[in-house]
Amino acid sequence: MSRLVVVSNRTADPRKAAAGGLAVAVKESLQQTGGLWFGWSGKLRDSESGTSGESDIKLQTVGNVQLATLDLTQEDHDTYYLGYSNKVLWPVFHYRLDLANFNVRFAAGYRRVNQLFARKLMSLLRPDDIIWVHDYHLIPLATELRALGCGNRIGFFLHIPMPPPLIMAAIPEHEWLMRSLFDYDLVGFQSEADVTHFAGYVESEAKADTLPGNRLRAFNRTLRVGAYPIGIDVDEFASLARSRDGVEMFGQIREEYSRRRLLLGVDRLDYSKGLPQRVHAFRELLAKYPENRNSATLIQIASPSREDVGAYDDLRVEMDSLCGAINGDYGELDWMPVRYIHRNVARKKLPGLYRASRVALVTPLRDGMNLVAKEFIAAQDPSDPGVLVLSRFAGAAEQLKEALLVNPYDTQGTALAIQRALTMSIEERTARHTALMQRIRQFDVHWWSSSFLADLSSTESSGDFRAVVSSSANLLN
Ligand code: GDG
Repeated sequence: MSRLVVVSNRTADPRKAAAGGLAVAVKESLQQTGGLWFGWSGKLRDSESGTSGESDIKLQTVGNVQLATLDLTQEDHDTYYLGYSNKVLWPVFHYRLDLANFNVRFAAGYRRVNQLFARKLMSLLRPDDIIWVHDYHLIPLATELRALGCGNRIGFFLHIPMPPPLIMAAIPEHEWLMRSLFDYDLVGFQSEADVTHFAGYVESEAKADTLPGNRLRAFNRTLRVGAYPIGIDVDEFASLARSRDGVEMFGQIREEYSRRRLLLGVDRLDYSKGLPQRVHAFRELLAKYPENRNSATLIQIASPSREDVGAYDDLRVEMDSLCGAINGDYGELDWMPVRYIHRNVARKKLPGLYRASRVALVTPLRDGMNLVAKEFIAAQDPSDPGVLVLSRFAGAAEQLKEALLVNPYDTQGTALAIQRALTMSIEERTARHTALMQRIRQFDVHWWSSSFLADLSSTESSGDFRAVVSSSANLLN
């Protein structure tokens, strides 16, 4: 059997509970098959250290998974990670052209680190390895691997949304990025809408031909594309909810809020997650439906994220001010409308918290999928489930149609949906939850990784990549 090689910006210890969606999912697929996980260590190094002036790979074996990590220089970190990945690709792919900072130094650093990853990874590869590359930090990795003669099967999965062609074309290097994807054999997206956007781009910008079997032909290469909506480990999450920690947390929160109704948000503090809009909608709920005053309480967990990027700092200040204002305007001696927690909460506490909440507010302005929506469903008591209020702009909305779908920019509409969730009959809550649970069970994380890998294994490598590499690699020179 071929070895699985996973490449992502960061790796994680497979024995430990991982916080982010990508880490949980990758850990899951690697533990099934064993294999190699390659990425940045998260550490910075002096530019001068290392025998060849480059970082040495650190190898570590954890169960059946080998971790291979390397350090980055400060300059590489600032340009590749903070710069191009998080000030160009992240905002533009989430439709936030206003927050993008197009700087040629960022693009050069992004390419340099992808080349470094490719060189270091090449030394570890075996001829029949199957390589699975993850996310927007590493779009050109296959091009760089191909340039070094790598003929392995390589797949790519984009965890964030694929924007429509016009938005994509706002990135100065859009042609290079999209052409680079054709050096993969299979490219997976979170939703059908993402596949449509990608196909639309290559059809209009590169005159791509659509072939049977979900394939696109352009730049003398044939690429298979598909939607592989990422899922969670439903059983693991449900059992966490029933574990001692889960039950304790549930009991504690239920007791504390016995006279109130709890609404919950769990997000990284990121401008894509629509947090200020959510607080505005909650405020509207209190203003327009006064029966919720002294009762409905929003717990908003906002775990710190990318604090060295300016836009995240602005968001923190805005959230502090909005939450302070709503508590000042509506709070009572014995009740505060919003409990805003700008810290990371232990993973084992989340299921109990989800289960104790009457409503989950998952209202991103744009999101590739959103795993919190699925975790909330998995943690509910099936005989008395809470209600999911979900943004129609989350990839999850394509699958979770029985949630109450909202436009997070529409404050009054979202407040109305929250009111509907708070007053929904047990029959309707149960019917919606049963349907949602069935969907997340069918398309769980095992389905996600096994269907992607089965398609990658069965995809014919078109074998003509070498001819294309030089033109694609040169676009940025
Ligand atoms: C990207 C895409 C896509 C959050 N706060 C805490 C905490 N979390 C956990 C949640 C969940 C994960 O982090 C967040 O996953 P999401 O899917 O909601 O969002 P992103 O981090 O933006 O992930 C996204 C995902 O990749 C997977 O493909 O769905 O669209 O943007 O698991 O529970 N965990 C802990 N403490 C916290 O305070 N322990």
